[in-house]
Amino acid sequence: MTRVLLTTVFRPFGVVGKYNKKGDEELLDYLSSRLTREPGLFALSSYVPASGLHLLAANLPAKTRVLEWPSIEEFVAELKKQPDYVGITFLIKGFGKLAKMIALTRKHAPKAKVVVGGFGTALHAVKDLGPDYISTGEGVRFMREVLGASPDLPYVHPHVSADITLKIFQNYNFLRKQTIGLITSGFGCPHACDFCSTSAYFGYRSVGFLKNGRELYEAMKSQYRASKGTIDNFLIYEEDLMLYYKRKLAELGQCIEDDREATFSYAGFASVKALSKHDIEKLVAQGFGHVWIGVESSSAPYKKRDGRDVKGLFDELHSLGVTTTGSIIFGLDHHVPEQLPGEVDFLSSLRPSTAQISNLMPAIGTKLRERLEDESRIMSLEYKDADLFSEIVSHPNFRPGELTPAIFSGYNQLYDAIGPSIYRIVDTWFTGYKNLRNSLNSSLRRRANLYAGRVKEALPLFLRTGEYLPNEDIRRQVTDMVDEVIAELGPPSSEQQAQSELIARIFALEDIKRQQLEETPNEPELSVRDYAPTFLSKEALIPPDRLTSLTNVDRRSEANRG
Ligand code: B12
Ligand code: SF4
Repeated sequence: MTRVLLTTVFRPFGVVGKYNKKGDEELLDYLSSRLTREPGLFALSSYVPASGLHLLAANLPAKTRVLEWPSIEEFVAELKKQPDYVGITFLIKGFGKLAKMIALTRKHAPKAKVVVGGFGTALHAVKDLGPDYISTGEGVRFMREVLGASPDLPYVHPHVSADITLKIFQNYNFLRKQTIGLITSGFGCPHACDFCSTSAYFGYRSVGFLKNGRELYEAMKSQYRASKGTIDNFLIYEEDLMLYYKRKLAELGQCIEDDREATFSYAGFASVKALSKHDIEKLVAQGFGHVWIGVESSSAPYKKRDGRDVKGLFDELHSLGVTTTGSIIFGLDHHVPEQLPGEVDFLSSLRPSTAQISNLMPAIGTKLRERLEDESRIMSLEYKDADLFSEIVSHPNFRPGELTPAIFSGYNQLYDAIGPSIYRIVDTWFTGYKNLRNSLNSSLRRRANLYAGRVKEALPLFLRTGEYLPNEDIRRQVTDMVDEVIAELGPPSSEQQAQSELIARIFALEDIKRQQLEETPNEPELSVRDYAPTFLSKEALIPPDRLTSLTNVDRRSEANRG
């Protein structure tokens, strides 16, 4: 039986040197490093698994082991078991680690074939490292062909999930975390914004994975059942989900609405342009719960911003209980230093539930990168700098080193203006509850009940933590919300009172720790998951003459064109 080892690049991330720069370990925490990057104690935390590897593993005719964040020693220990294939996923930032891992594979598992994939393969230099195969697009089809199986077999969607908690609660395992399921719907985006790495990587078009709404729903339902009903909230990977209403969302929404056993919610990424074409109330009735909108700037020169007024759109979403992520970019061509606080004011005015501020990142392979190279404006050629907080571009209106501090003070400005994300999230659900509880539409009333349940569950967090809020104004807003919640939904139970007491003590302890102890980098631990082979029947194999198409790296995109 063929054995495949799939892995991410290695840890540690928090050791500055050849492979990492300062703060790299933080970037693995999607929420605390970016979307809820807040100076206070309320920041959320979530370590998100490498869905790509699980997707591959669940769909191969081979015994497959997935390693996430191994140390070099842990990776070598696996290599010594002599897998037949070693698949490594990497981003541009991880190129140095990839080189080391290929060398280690050649040394410790000399017979293994090395397959590399993920967004880092946009780099031409990958070929120089001598992998046997390079996947430059959708990987399941590619990997199946490598293994001699037909790429066109149906897809199996694995159960992949991520936990969410407050960052300061990470080490208190007795506190319940929220878990969301991660569903992959498709890849790529036709909007073709010049800076967008995912759009360029998939050739400015949509590459489908799950075919329709029924398949999305089945993937959710299967995960819901396997988790014994604890996972009913999902993040869907698809670049602009709202472009696929007819093909996917309408059917998904109907399945969700008709489901009497569970009340599913889903989150996704969407453009203003695509979202503007939809009846948001209808989407909400059918499970739409959170959206990430790339706002980019108060005067964004991007077509994806055509359509509705952004502020009106965010307001409507919030009024229906839909939480949001709003993201903006610093260092766009039209920016001057004095303008940046105004950009943050604009973002604050949208009151997104979570937010991202980042540098303009010209990933290799994008049109933006080509233009900036032509204009000799690429300041750093270091792969390690390929992230959202490094300054890669020289800007005529900014001194080098000026933009990143402006980003971090922008996050602080946001926190002072609109408070912690978790407050805005709960407040949005409460608003949705108030607006929908008396709706004539029973599906909207069902959403109102869902919001009410979430708000009640979150209440203990706010009962005794007022002193840790950023200022008087936010303290008053939170107190008003708590009073209104209690008036509408009833007082906290004695268990919730006890919980709030415990939370207050944890806040006090963590507050002192912050003041007195140096923060130690938080590294993810190794995670190992094994997958049994799928699709072993004879019909699943492709004729040997077609196999030759993938025998060397020059034909690297063969499978992705299928
Ligand atoms: C979730 C996510 C994360 C998570 C999990 C990352 C992980 N290890 O998977 C976390 C929060 C940890 C993260 C961190 C970072 N991320 Co991130 N992340 C994403 C996001 C939103 C989704 C990725 C995903 O899971 N998609 C779903 C899976 C199924 O798709 P996939 O990974 O693309 O895999 C498919 C193919 O690419 C291919 N494939 C992938 N790996 C392999 C391996 C083999 C062997 C084969 C054959 C095929 C193959 O096959 C898969 C199935 O078709 C993407 C944006 C996006 N929409 O894709 C950004 C993205 C990948 N992240 C990005 C960046 C820059 C980062 C950070 C540097 C932080 C930052 N933004 O500054 C850090 C770096 C972390 C690190 N050191 O590795 C960039 C990468 C740009 C680039 N060209 O390198 C992206 C594209 C965002 C963007 N638009 O800029 N990220
Ligand atoms: S809309 Fe978003 S995903 Fe699509 S090309 Fe633009 S930035 Fe990329």
